[in-house]
Amino acid sequence: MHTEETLVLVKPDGVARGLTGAILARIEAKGYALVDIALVEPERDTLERHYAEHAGKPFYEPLLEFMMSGPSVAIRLAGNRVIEGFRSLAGTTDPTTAAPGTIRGDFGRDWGLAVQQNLVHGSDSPESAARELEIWFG
Ligand code: DAT
Ligand code: MG
Repeated sequence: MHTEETLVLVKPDGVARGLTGAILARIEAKGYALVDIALVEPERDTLERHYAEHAGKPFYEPLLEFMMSGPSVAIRLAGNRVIEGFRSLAGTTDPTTAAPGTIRGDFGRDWGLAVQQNLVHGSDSPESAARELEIWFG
């Protein structure tokens, strides 16, 4: 066993479209455990810390604006290899090319906006997970 924790966000598009339940159902069906869950409306500084690796990129400002456009759901999720496993459930970043069967592939939409509305965030490594869980759950 390699039990670990990851940070999952259901982003503003997922909450606004009423897909939180559908996304949680996939997470729970996979067998991952909800350790903590909260509806959040992050301040800009929280998002700057969260997305620090993307500062300066063309999509950075639109991304922060999108993430402040409505509430998100933050989840502390636990399970065996959950970091890799949730990324697999989520699918690749671009919802147009994300595989069918994944959250982004089945529900994500590309409206041609500067930011892909790809519904979810999942930490990409143990280091990211520790850093991001501290930001969102302290
Ligand atoms: P992921 O969310 O799959 O880990 P990422 O960390 O590279 O992807 O980027 C964070 C978010 O930024 C991503 O979910 C959507 C947005 N984004 C990334 N690359 C983008 C691009 N080329 N154009 C527009 N938005 C982008
Ligand atoms: Mg990422």
